[in-house]
Amino acid sequence: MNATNAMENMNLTNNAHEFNFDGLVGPTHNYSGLSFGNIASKNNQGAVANPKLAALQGLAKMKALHDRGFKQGVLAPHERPCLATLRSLGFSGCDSDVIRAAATQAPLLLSGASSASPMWAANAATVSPSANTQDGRVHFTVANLNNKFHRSIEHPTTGRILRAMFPSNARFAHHAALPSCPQMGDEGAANHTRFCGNVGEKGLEFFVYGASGFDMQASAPKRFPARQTLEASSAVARLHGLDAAGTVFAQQHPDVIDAGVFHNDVIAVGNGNVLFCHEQAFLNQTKVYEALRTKFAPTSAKPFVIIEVATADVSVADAVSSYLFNSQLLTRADGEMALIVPEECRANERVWAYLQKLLTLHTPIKELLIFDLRESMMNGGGPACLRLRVELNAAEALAVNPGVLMNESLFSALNGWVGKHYRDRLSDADLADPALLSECRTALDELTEILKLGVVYPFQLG
Ligand code: SUG
Repeated sequence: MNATNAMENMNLTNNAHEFNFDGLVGPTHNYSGLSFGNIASKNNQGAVANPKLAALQGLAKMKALHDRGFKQGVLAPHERPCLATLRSLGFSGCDSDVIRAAATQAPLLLSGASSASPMWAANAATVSPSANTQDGRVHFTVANLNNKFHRSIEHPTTGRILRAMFPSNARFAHHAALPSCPQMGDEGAANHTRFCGNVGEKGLEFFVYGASGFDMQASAPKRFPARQTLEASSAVARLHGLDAAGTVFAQQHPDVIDAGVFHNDVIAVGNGNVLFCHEQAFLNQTKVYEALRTKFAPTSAKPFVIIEVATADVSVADAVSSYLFNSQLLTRADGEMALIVPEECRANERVWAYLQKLLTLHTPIKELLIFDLRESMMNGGGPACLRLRVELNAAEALAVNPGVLMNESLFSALNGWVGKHYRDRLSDADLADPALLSECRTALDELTEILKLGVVYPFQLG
């Protein structure tokens, strides 16, 4: 760490905050059933989507959290369909020819290239705060998402957008995606949690993987794929300059992956000194708790609090359908925590009963905030999937591109922008319409002005 950064980071620790950057849903949001192992995605394949509503639901959550004093930002959507991907797969001619040929010869490739999946910002990257890293910078590793074709094409644009949002080399370190191969499957922050006594202080980073990339047979799930490997998690920890004392690696229980828990954030969420998880989340769960407690203790005088939900209260199937654990756990200004859950939790009798009980227990969770995110939920994306957490001290916060930070005027500009450019109905068949591409490009060109991102999209790069 350079001396200036070290001194400033020390002075500014007390002024650190967690920022949540939510993925703005893109204009091609649809239900193509692309994610094997994600039950909602399969169950809703072929349903008619409402991209306009999806984007407005996401914006409403961002604004509501902003209004409550949480730090909130926006992560831009991508150009879809991704023409560069389709061309790299052998479709040629003018843009309309490429789309028409893909629609008739390989509709699955067109669906993949058209997915608005970058909305799930928790999969954009893994982020380590400067308090934990060796060089005192905030580190980002863009996720390769190589388990699914439609997600594997995200990282180049995501990387450009993150650099445009966090441009200072002195404050931020950006790492390219890991090699795209099964052994290095990396799904970003969806499998990563940071624990600390207080935001801004050195803490612990918890990496959860689905299987070993080089020994896929060892304790691997049988039905659905393990998307995150131990080798990928370890590589990210090395790249970020984390020390062994400050990291815990744990394996997801293979049975829960087989039950539809395709990322750890579908079965566990952590914040500050609290881990909220299901009793079946991890392999050797008691040992995982022990490791977390042991390594957390030297970092803070606060106790490490584990709120474990019993199967008797909420089954894994209920957790998967309600997304109870895909909640955001946020620290309020008074130091207590709020749990941000989707409406589906209220609709599930057992989950709702558990949440009522939770509020009576002596835990830091004192409040529930409930959001309608149905359009995203139908593709397996809840409140936590939609956001990328970035912990920033005051100097780092000042170095963020201010164009992406939520405020009254950005909220109204984005609402107007969605209203102007988005369709309110999108079916599988509509993906073959070449007009969708020009609508998307026109919208994104305007968006880069609103968010002050500069040139980030392939069509702008020429
Ligand atoms: O990768 N769904 C996403 C949902 C990602 C949720 N993210 C987290 N849990 N952090 C996925 O499975 C479905 C797209 C479709 O089927 O059209 C999709 O990609």
